[in-house]
Amino acid sequence: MTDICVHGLGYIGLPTAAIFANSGFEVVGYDIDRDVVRSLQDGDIHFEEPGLDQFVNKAQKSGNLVVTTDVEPAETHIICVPTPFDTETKEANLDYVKSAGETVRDNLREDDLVILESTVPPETTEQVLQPILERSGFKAGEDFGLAHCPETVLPGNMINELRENDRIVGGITEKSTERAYQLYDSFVESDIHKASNPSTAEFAKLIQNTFRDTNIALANEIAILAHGYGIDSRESIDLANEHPRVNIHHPGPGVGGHCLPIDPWFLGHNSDDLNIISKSREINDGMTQYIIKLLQESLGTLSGKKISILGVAYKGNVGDIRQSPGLKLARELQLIQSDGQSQSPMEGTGVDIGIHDPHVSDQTLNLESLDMSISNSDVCVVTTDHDEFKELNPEKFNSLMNGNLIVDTKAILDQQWWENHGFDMIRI
Ligand code: SAJ
Repeated sequence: MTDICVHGLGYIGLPTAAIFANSGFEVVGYDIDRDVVRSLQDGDIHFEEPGLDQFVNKAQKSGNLVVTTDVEPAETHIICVPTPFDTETKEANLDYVKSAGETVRDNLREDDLVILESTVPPETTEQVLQPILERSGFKAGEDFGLAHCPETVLPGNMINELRENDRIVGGITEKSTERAYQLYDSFVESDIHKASNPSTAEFAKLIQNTFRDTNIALANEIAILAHGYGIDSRESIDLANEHPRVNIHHPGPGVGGHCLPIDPWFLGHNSDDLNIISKSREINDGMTQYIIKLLQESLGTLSGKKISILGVAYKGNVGDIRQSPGLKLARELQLIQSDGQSQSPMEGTGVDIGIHDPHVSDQTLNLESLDMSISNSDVCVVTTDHDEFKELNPEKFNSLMNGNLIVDTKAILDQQWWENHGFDMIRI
Protein backbone atom coordinates (compact mmCIF):
# COMPACT_ATOMS: atom_id res chain seq x y z
CA MET A 1 0.00 0.00 0.00
CA THR A 2 1.34 3.38 -0.98
CA ASP A 3 1.91 5.77 1.90
CA ILE A 4 2.60 8.90 -0.12
CA CYS A 5 2.05 9.95 -3.70
CA VAL A 6 4.08 13.03 -4.69
CA HIS A 7 2.60 14.90 -7.65
CA GLY A 8 5.29 16.67 -9.70
CA LEU A 9 8.93 15.54 -9.74
CA GLY A 10 10.64 18.90 -10.25
CA TYR A 11 13.00 20.90 -8.07
CA ILE A 12 10.89 20.37 -4.96
CA GLY A 13 8.85 17.22 -5.61
CA LEU A 14 11.80 14.99 -6.41
CA PRO A 15 13.88 15.69 -3.28
CA THR A 16 10.70 15.57 -1.20
CA ALA A 17 9.71 12.17 -2.62
CA ALA A 18 13.25 10.88 -2.03
CA ILE A 19 13.49 12.13 1.56
CA PHE A 20 10.17 10.53 2.52
CA ALA A 21 11.28 7.27 0.83
CA ASN A 22 14.63 7.39 2.62
CA SER A 23 12.72 7.93 5.89
CA GLY A 24 10.93 4.59 5.43
CA PHE A 25 7.69 5.55 3.63
CA GLU A 26 6.49 3.78 0.51
CA VAL A 27 6.41 6.59 -2.00
CA VAL A 28 5.15 6.89 -5.55
CA GLY A 29 6.60 9.83 -7.44
CA TYR A 30 4.24 10.87 -10.22
CA ASP A 31 4.89 13.23 -13.12
CA ILE A 32 2.95 13.84 -16.33
CA ASP A 33 6.22 14.31 -18.27
CA ARG A 34 7.13 10.88 -19.66
CA ASP A 35 10.69 11.99 -20.52
CA VAL A 36 11.33 13.09 -16.93
CA VAL A 37 9.95 9.82 -15.56
CA ARG A 38 11.91 7.72 -18.08
CA SER A 39 15.19 9.46 -17.28
CA LEU A 40 14.57 9.12 -13.53
CA GLN A 41 13.84 5.42 -14.04
CA ASP A 42 17.26 5.23 -15.78
CA GLY A 43 18.85 6.92 -12.78
CA ASP A 44 19.33 10.35 -14.39
CA ILE A 45 18.25 13.55 -12.62
CA HIS A 46 16.95 16.21 -15.02
CA PHE A 47 18.43 19.22 -13.16
CA GLU A 48 21.63 20.09 -11.32
CA GLU A 49 21.56 19.78 -7.54
CA PRO A 50 24.57 18.64 -5.50
CA GLY A 51 24.15 15.14 -4.03
CA LEU A 52 20.58 14.69 -5.28
CA ASP A 53 21.38 11.91 -7.76
CA GLN A 54 22.83 9.61 -5.05
CA PHE A 55 19.99 10.54 -2.71
CA VAL A 56 17.32 9.67 -5.29
CA ASN A 57 19.16 6.52 -6.42
CA LYS A 58 19.36 5.35 -2.82
CA ALA A 59 15.59 5.81 -2.44
CA GLN A 60 14.93 3.95 -5.67
CA LYS A 61 17.29 1.06 -4.84
CA SER A 62 15.62 0.58 -1.45
CA GLY A 63 12.36 -0.04 -3.31
CA ASN A 64 10.65 2.72 -1.33
CA LEU A 65 10.56 5.18 -4.24
CA VAL A 66 8.88 4.28 -7.50
CA VAL A 67 8.60 6.93 -10.22
CA THR A 68 5.74 6.61 -12.65
CA THR A 69 3.30 8.35 -14.96
CA ASP A 70 0.37 6.60 -13.23
CA VAL A 71 -1.16 7.99 -10.06
CA GLU A 72 -2.01 5.54 -7.33
CA PRO A 73 -4.34 5.90 -4.37
CA ALA A 74 -2.24 6.81 -1.34
CA GLU A 75 -2.80 7.75 2.27
CA THR A 76 -1.20 11.14 1.58
CA HIS A 77 -1.04 13.10 -1.67
CA ILE A 78 1.58 15.85 -1.78
CA ILE A 79 1.22 18.36 -4.62
CA CYS A 80 4.54 19.91 -5.74
CA VAL A 81 3.64 21.23 -9.19
CA PRO A 82 4.88 24.51 -10.68
CA THR A 83 2.91 27.74 -10.40
CA PRO A 84 4.14 29.66 -13.46
CA PHE A 85 4.14 33.43 -13.37
CA ASP A 86 2.67 35.61 -16.10
CA THR A 87 5.13 38.50 -16.44
CA GLU A 88 2.53 40.68 -18.20
CA THR A 89 -0.36 40.35 -15.75
CA LYS A 90 1.93 39.69 -12.74
CA GLU A 91 -0.39 36.83 -11.78
CA ALA A 92 0.13 33.23 -10.84
CA ASN A 93 -1.04 30.60 -13.27
CA LEU A 94 -2.75 27.94 -11.15
CA ASP A 95 -3.57 25.55 -13.99
CA TYR A 96 -1.09 22.90 -12.78
CA VAL A 97 -2.42 23.11 -9.22
CA LYS A 98 -5.96 22.72 -10.54
CA SER A 99 -5.15 19.76 -12.74
CA ALA A 100 -3.13 18.09 -9.95
CA GLY A 101 -6.19 18.65 -7.72
CA GLU A 102 -8.37 16.91 -10.30
CA THR A 103 -5.98 13.94 -10.46
CA VAL A 104 -5.96 13.66 -6.66
CA ARG A 105 -9.76 13.98 -6.57
CA ASP A 106 -10.08 10.99 -8.95
CA ASN A 107 -7.98 8.89 -6.58
CA LEU A 108 -9.18 10.28 -3.26
CA ARG A 109 -10.50 7.93 -0.57
CA GLU A 110 -12.00 8.56 2.85
CA ASP A 111 -9.42 9.60 5.49
CA ASP A 112 -6.68 10.46 2.97
CA LEU A 113 -4.61 13.60 3.54
CA VAL A 114 -3.88 16.12 0.77
CA ILE A 115 -0.97 18.54 1.16
CA LEU A 116 -0.21 21.44 -1.17
CA GLU A 117 3.50 22.33 -1.17
CA SER A 118 3.61 24.51 -4.30
CA THR A 119 4.11 28.22 -3.65
CA VAL A 120 0.73 29.83 -4.26
CA PRO A 121 -1.13 33.12 -3.72
CA PRO A 122 -2.95 33.45 -0.39
CA GLU A 123 -6.23 31.48 -0.18
CA THR A 124 -5.38 29.04 -2.99
CA THR A 125 -5.64 25.92 -0.81
CA GLU A 126 -9.08 26.82 0.48
CA GLN A 127 -10.55 28.74 -2.47
CA VAL A 128 -9.07 26.84 -5.43
CA LEU A 129 -7.92 23.37 -4.38
CA GLN A 130 -10.55 22.51 -1.77
CA PRO A 131 -13.59 22.94 -4.09
CA ILE A 132 -11.92 20.74 -6.73
CA LEU A 133 -11.19 17.99 -4.18
CA GLU A 134 -14.70 18.19 -2.73
CA ARG A 135 -16.15 17.33 -6.12
CA SER A 136 -15.19 13.78 -5.09
CA GLY A 137 -18.21 13.89 -2.78
CA PHE A 138 -15.96 13.93 0.30
CA LYS A 139 -15.87 16.96 2.58
CA ALA A 140 -12.50 18.52 3.45
CA GLY A 141 -11.78 18.49 7.17
CA GLU A 142 -14.45 15.84 7.80
CA ASP A 143 -13.87 13.04 5.29
CA PHE A 144 -10.30 13.89 4.27
CA GLY A 145 -7.50 16.11 5.54
CA LEU A 146 -6.17 19.18 3.73
CA ALA A 147 -3.14 21.34 4.52
CA HIS A 148 -0.62 23.73 3.02
CA CYS A 149 3.05 23.06 3.89
CA PRO A 150 5.29 25.44 1.96
CA GLU A 151 8.78 24.32 1.06
CA THR A 152 11.67 26.55 2.04
CA VAL A 153 14.77 24.87 0.60
CA LEU A 154 17.59 26.81 -1.01
CA PRO A 155 18.62 25.37 -4.39
CA GLY A 156 22.24 24.20 -4.16
CA ASN A 157 21.79 22.86 -0.62
CA MET A 158 18.39 21.19 -0.86
CA ILE A 159 18.89 17.92 0.99
CA ASN A 160 20.38 19.54 4.08
CA GLU A 161 17.79 22.29 4.01
CA LEU A 162 14.92 19.79 3.80
CA ARG A 163 16.13 18.32 7.08
CA GLU A 164 17.43 21.40 8.82
CA ASN A 165 14.97 24.20 7.97
CA ASP A 166 11.98 25.01 10.12
CA ARG A 167 8.67 24.17 8.42
CA ILE A 168 5.22 25.70 8.57
CA VAL A 169 2.11 23.52 8.36
CA GLY A 170 -1.39 24.95 8.14
CA GLY A 171 -4.38 22.63 7.89
CA ILE A 172 -8.04 23.44 7.45
CA THR A 173 -8.70 21.74 10.79
CA GLU A 174 -6.48 21.01 13.79
CA LYS A 175 -6.56 17.35 12.81
CA SER A 176 -5.29 18.13 9.28
CA THR A 177 -2.52 20.28 10.74
CA GLU A 178 -1.55 17.57 13.21
CA ARG A 179 -1.46 14.86 10.53
CA ALA A 180 0.77 17.00 8.30
CA TYR A 181 2.94 17.83 11.31
CA GLN A 182 3.47 14.14 12.12
CA LEU A 183 4.41 13.39 8.53
CA TYR A 184 7.10 16.08 8.24
CA ASP A 185 8.31 15.30 11.73
CA SER A 186 9.66 12.02 10.29
CA PHE A 187 12.62 13.85 8.72
CA VAL A 188 12.59 17.52 9.78
CA GLU A 189 15.21 17.98 12.50
CA SER A 190 14.22 21.56 13.20
CA ASP A 191 10.94 23.08 14.44
CA ILE A 192 7.64 22.61 12.65
CA HIS A 193 5.32 25.55 13.27
CA LYS A 194 1.56 25.16 13.17
CA ALA A 195 -0.34 27.94 11.35
CA SER A 196 -4.00 28.62 12.18
CA ASN A 197 -5.08 27.82 8.63
CA PRO A 198 -3.66 27.16 5.12
CA SER A 199 -3.96 30.81 4.03
CA THR A 200 -1.73 31.96 6.90
CA ALA A 201 0.86 29.35 5.91
CA GLU A 202 0.69 30.48 2.27
CA PHE A 203 1.08 34.11 3.32
CA ALA A 204 4.01 33.36 5.65
CA LYS A 205 5.91 31.60 2.87
CA LEU A 206 5.38 34.52 0.49
CA ILE A 207 6.49 37.15 2.98
CA GLN A 208 9.72 35.22 3.66
CA ASN A 209 10.80 35.65 0.04
CA THR A 210 9.35 39.15 -0.08
CA PHE A 211 11.45 40.13 2.94
CA ARG A 212 14.55 38.89 1.16
CA ASP A 213 13.70 40.60 -2.12
CA THR A 214 12.88 43.89 -0.42
CA ASN A 215 16.05 43.72 1.67
CA ILE A 216 18.13 43.10 -1.48
CA ALA A 217 16.40 46.09 -3.13
CA LEU A 218 17.53 48.20 -0.19
CA ALA A 219 21.08 46.87 -0.64
CA ASN A 220 20.94 47.66 -4.36
CA GLU A 221 19.71 51.19 -3.73
CA ILE A 222 22.48 51.61 -1.15
CA ALA A 223 25.00 50.40 -3.75
CA ILE A 224 23.80 52.98 -6.28
CA LEU A 225 23.89 55.76 -3.67
CA ALA A 226 27.32 54.71 -2.36
CA HIS A 227 28.77 54.60 -5.88
CA GLY A 228 27.59 58.19 -6.38
CA TYR A 229 29.44 59.22 -3.21
CA GLY A 230 32.55 57.23 -4.15
CA ILE A 231 31.99 54.92 -1.17
CA ASP A 232 32.41 51.13 -1.22
CA SER A 233 28.85 49.92 -0.57
CA ARG A 234 29.92 46.50 0.62
CA GLU A 235 32.34 47.88 3.18
CA SER A 236 29.64 50.22 4.50
CA ILE A 237 27.02 47.43 4.55
CA ASP A 238 29.41 45.15 6.46
CA LEU A 239 30.07 47.94 8.96
CA ALA A 240 26.35 48.69 9.32
CA ASN A 241 25.64 44.99 9.85
CA GLU A 242 27.92 44.99 12.90
CA HIS A 243 24.92 46.48 14.72
CA PRO A 244 22.97 43.64 16.34
CA ARG A 245 19.65 44.76 14.86
CA VAL A 246 20.82 45.48 11.31
CA ASN A 247 21.05 42.81 8.59
CA ILE A 248 21.29 44.35 5.14
CA HIS A 249 21.68 41.82 2.31
CA HIS A 250 24.14 42.08 -0.58
CA PRO A 251 23.78 44.16 -3.72
CA GLY A 252 24.30 42.59 -7.13
CA PRO A 253 23.13 42.49 -10.76
CA GLY A 254 19.51 41.94 -9.75
CA VAL A 255 17.51 39.10 -8.30
CA GLY A 256 16.92 35.87 -10.18
CA GLY A 257 15.44 32.41 -9.71
CA HIS A 258 11.88 31.27 -9.63
CA CYS A 259 11.12 32.54 -6.13
CA LEU A 260 12.27 36.00 -5.11
CA PRO A 261 11.37 37.80 -8.37
CA ILE A 262 7.92 36.19 -8.41
CA ASP A 263 6.57 35.42 -4.95
CA PRO A 264 6.21 39.10 -3.94
CA TRP A 265 3.75 39.56 -6.83
CA PHE A 266 1.69 36.60 -5.56
CA LEU A 267 0.83 38.75 -2.55
CA GLY A 268 -0.98 41.07 -4.93
CA HIS A 269 -3.06 38.28 -6.50
CA ASN A 270 -6.22 39.40 -4.72
CA SER A 271 -5.05 42.79 -3.50
CA ASP A 272 -4.14 46.24 -4.87
CA ASP A 273 -2.08 47.18 -1.83
CA LEU A 274 1.48 46.35 -2.96
CA ASN A 275 3.65 49.43 -2.53
CA ILE A 276 7.18 49.03 -1.16
CA ILE A 277 7.00 45.46 -2.48
CA SER A 278 6.41 46.46 -6.12
CA LYS A 279 8.97 49.29 -5.83
CA SER A 280 11.55 46.76 -4.63
CA ARG A 281 10.84 44.58 -7.62
CA GLU A 282 11.37 47.58 -9.86
CA ILE A 283 14.70 48.44 -8.18
CA ASN A 284 16.01 44.88 -8.44
CA ASP A 285 14.89 44.54 -12.05
CA GLY A 286 16.52 47.89 -12.81
CA MET A 287 20.01 46.73 -11.80
CA THR A 288 20.85 45.48 -15.30
CA GLN A 289 20.10 48.93 -16.73
CA TYR A 290 22.27 50.41 -13.99
CA ILE A 291 25.14 48.12 -15.08
CA ILE A 292 24.65 49.28 -18.68
CA LYS A 293 24.82 52.88 -17.46
CA LEU A 294 28.10 52.12 -15.64
CA LEU A 295 29.48 50.51 -18.80
CA GLN A 296 28.50 53.54 -20.88
CA GLU A 297 30.10 55.91 -18.37
CA SER A 298 33.39 54.00 -18.69
CA LEU A 299 33.40 53.03 -22.35
CA GLY A 300 31.23 55.66 -24.02
CA THR A 301 29.09 54.13 -26.71
CA LEU A 302 28.78 50.36 -26.42
CA SER A 303 28.04 49.71 -30.06
CA GLY A 304 30.90 47.92 -31.75
CA LYS A 305 32.25 46.78 -28.37
CA LYS A 306 32.59 43.19 -27.22
CA ILE A 307 31.19 42.48 -23.76
CA SER A 308 31.88 39.22 -22.02
CA ILE A 309 29.28 38.04 -19.50
CA LEU A 310 30.45 35.50 -16.96
CA GLY A 311 27.50 33.70 -15.42
CA VAL A 312 23.97 33.21 -16.67
CA ALA A 313 22.85 30.92 -13.87
CA TYR A 314 20.59 32.90 -11.53
CA LYS A 315 23.06 32.44 -8.67
CA GLY A 316 26.34 30.78 -7.77
CA ASN A 317 26.97 27.04 -8.22
CA VAL A 318 23.58 26.20 -9.73
CA GLY A 319 22.71 25.52 -13.38
CA ASP A 320 19.27 27.15 -13.24
CA ILE A 321 18.84 30.14 -15.58
CA ARG A 322 15.30 31.12 -14.61
CA GLN A 323 15.00 34.93 -14.34
CA SER A 324 18.78 35.11 -14.48
CA PRO A 325 20.25 38.64 -14.16
CA GLY A 326 23.19 37.65 -16.42
CA LEU A 327 20.84 36.61 -19.18
CA LYS A 328 18.69 39.70 -18.68
CA LEU A 329 21.81 41.86 -19.02
CA ALA A 330 22.79 40.03 -22.23
CA ARG A 331 19.32 40.56 -23.70
CA GLU A 332 19.26 44.25 -22.79
CA LEU A 333 22.72 44.74 -24.29
CA GLN A 334 21.51 43.09 -27.47
CA LEU A 335 18.94 45.87 -27.82
CA ILE A 336 21.63 48.53 -27.98
CA GLN A 337 21.98 50.07 -31.42
CA SER A 338 24.76 51.91 -33.17
CA ASP A 339 23.83 55.18 -31.44
CA GLY A 340 24.26 53.46 -28.08
CA GLN A 341 20.59 53.82 -27.13
CA SER A 342 18.16 51.00 -26.40
CA GLN A 343 15.92 50.35 -29.37
CA SER A 344 13.68 47.68 -30.75
CA PRO A 345 15.31 44.24 -31.08
CA MET A 346 14.17 44.17 -34.71
CA GLU A 347 16.62 46.89 -35.71
CA GLY A 348 19.80 44.81 -35.44
CA THR A 349 22.49 44.65 -32.78
CA GLY A 350 25.44 46.82 -32.02
CA VAL A 351 27.14 44.91 -29.22
CA ASP A 352 29.06 41.66 -29.51
CA ILE A 353 28.36 39.47 -26.49
CA GLY A 354 30.31 36.43 -25.33
CA ILE A 355 28.64 34.33 -22.65
CA HIS A 356 30.34 31.76 -20.46
CA ASP A 357 28.87 29.69 -17.64
CA PRO A 358 30.44 26.41 -16.49
CA HIS A 359 27.23 25.30 -14.74
CA VAL A 360 24.75 25.92 -17.56
CA SER A 361 24.28 23.56 -20.50
CA ASP A 362 21.37 25.19 -22.35
CA GLN A 363 21.99 24.65 -26.10
CA THR A 364 19.96 27.72 -27.12
CA LEU A 365 22.24 30.23 -25.40
CA ASN A 366 25.37 30.14 -27.60
CA LEU A 367 27.53 29.51 -24.56
CA GLU A 368 31.27 29.70 -25.10
CA SER A 369 34.36 28.51 -23.30
CA LEU A 370 35.91 31.04 -20.92
CA ASP A 371 38.73 31.77 -23.38
CA MET A 372 36.35 32.29 -26.30
CA SER A 373 34.03 34.50 -24.33
CA ILE A 374 36.72 36.87 -23.02
CA SER A 375 38.81 36.82 -26.16
CA ASN A 376 39.04 40.37 -27.65
CA SER A 377 36.43 41.67 -25.22
CA ASP A 378 36.48 45.32 -24.13
CA VAL A 379 34.89 44.57 -20.79
CA CYS A 380 34.08 41.54 -18.74
CA VAL A 381 31.03 41.54 -16.45
CA VAL A 382 30.92 38.90 -13.70
CA THR A 383 27.23 38.28 -12.99
CA THR A 384 27.24 35.05 -10.98
CA ASP A 385 29.27 34.05 -7.94
CA HIS A 386 30.24 30.55 -9.07
CA ASP A 387 33.20 29.11 -7.14
CA GLU A 388 35.08 28.74 -10.45
CA PHE A 389 34.93 32.51 -10.99
CA LYS A 390 36.47 33.27 -7.59
CA GLU A 391 39.65 31.59 -8.87
CA LEU A 392 39.86 33.53 -12.15
CA ASN A 393 43.39 34.64 -12.98
CA PRO A 394 43.96 38.19 -14.28
CA GLU A 395 46.99 37.05 -16.32
CA LYS A 396 44.75 35.02 -18.64
CA PHE A 397 42.41 38.00 -19.03
CA ASN A 398 45.38 40.28 -19.74
CA SER A 399 46.50 38.11 -22.59
CA LEU A 400 43.07 37.53 -24.12
CA MET A 401 41.02 40.68 -23.53
CA ASN A 402 41.14 43.74 -25.70
CA GLY A 403 40.23 46.17 -22.92
CA ASN A 404 41.00 46.30 -19.21
CA LEU A 405 37.62 46.90 -17.55
CA ILE A 406 36.05 44.35 -15.18
CA VAL A 407 32.62 44.87 -13.64
CA ASP A 408 32.38 42.55 -10.66
CA THR A 409 28.69 42.65 -9.77
CA LYS A 410 29.10 40.03 -7.02
CA ALA A 411 32.39 41.37 -5.59
CA ILE A 412 34.07 37.98 -5.76
CA LEU A 413 37.37 38.94 -7.38
CA ASP A 414 40.39 40.13 -5.40
CA GLN A 415 40.24 43.80 -6.39
CA GLN A 416 43.83 44.59 -5.42
CA TRP A 417 45.25 41.63 -7.35
CA TRP A 418 43.35 42.55 -10.51
CA GLU A 419 44.25 46.22 -10.20
CA ASN A 420 47.90 45.24 -9.79
CA HIS A 421 47.56 43.55 -13.18
CA GLY A 422 46.37 46.78 -14.75
CA PHE A 423 42.61 46.26 -14.66
CA ASP A 424 40.04 48.93 -13.91
CA MET A 425 37.57 47.38 -11.50
CA ILE A 426 33.99 48.42 -10.85
CA ARG A 427 32.29 46.53 -8.04
CA ILE A 428 28.58 46.62 -7.29
N1 SAJ B 1 20.74 37.67 -3.97
C1 SAJ B 1 21.27 38.96 -3.91
N2 SAJ B 1 21.74 39.40 -2.72
C2 SAJ B 1 21.70 38.65 -1.59
C3 SAJ B 1 21.15 37.35 -1.66
C4 SAJ B 1 20.67 36.89 -2.87
O1 SAJ B 1 21.33 39.69 -4.91
O2 SAJ B 1 22.14 39.12 -0.53
C5 SAJ B 1 20.20 37.16 -5.25
C6 SAJ B 1 20.85 35.88 -5.75
O3 SAJ B 1 22.05 36.16 -6.44
C7 SAJ B 1 19.76 35.33 -6.64
C8 SAJ B 1 18.49 35.74 -5.92
O4 SAJ B 1 18.86 36.77 -5.02
O5 SAJ B 1 19.77 35.92 -7.92
C9 SAJ B 1 17.78 34.65 -5.18
O6 SAJ B 1 18.72 33.82 -4.52
P1 SAJ B 1 18.54 33.32 -3.01
O7 SAJ B 1 19.70 32.46 -2.70
O8 SAJ B 1 18.28 34.46 -2.14
O9 SAJ B 1 17.17 32.51 -3.02
P2 SAJ B 1 16.57 31.30 -3.91
O10 SAJ B 1 15.63 31.92 -4.91
O11 SAJ B 1 17.60 30.39 -4.42
O12 SAJ B 1 15.71 30.56 -2.78
C10 SAJ B 1 14.76 31.29 -2.01
C11 SAJ B 1 15.03 31.02 -0.53
N3 SAJ B 1 14.21 31.89 0.30
C12 SAJ B 1 14.72 32.54 1.37
O13 SAJ B 1 15.88 32.48 1.68
C13 SAJ B 1 13.76 33.37 2.17
C14 SAJ B 1 14.72 29.55 -0.24
O14 SAJ B 1 14.85 29.30 1.14
C15 SAJ B 1 13.29 29.22 -0.68
O15 SAJ B 1 12.96 27.86 -0.46
C16 SAJ B 1 13.21 29.47 -2.17
O16 SAJ B 1 13.47 30.86 -2.39
C17 SAJ B 1 11.80 29.11 -2.65
O17 SAJ B 1 11.62 28.00 -3.19
O18 SAJ B 1 10.88 29.88 -2.39
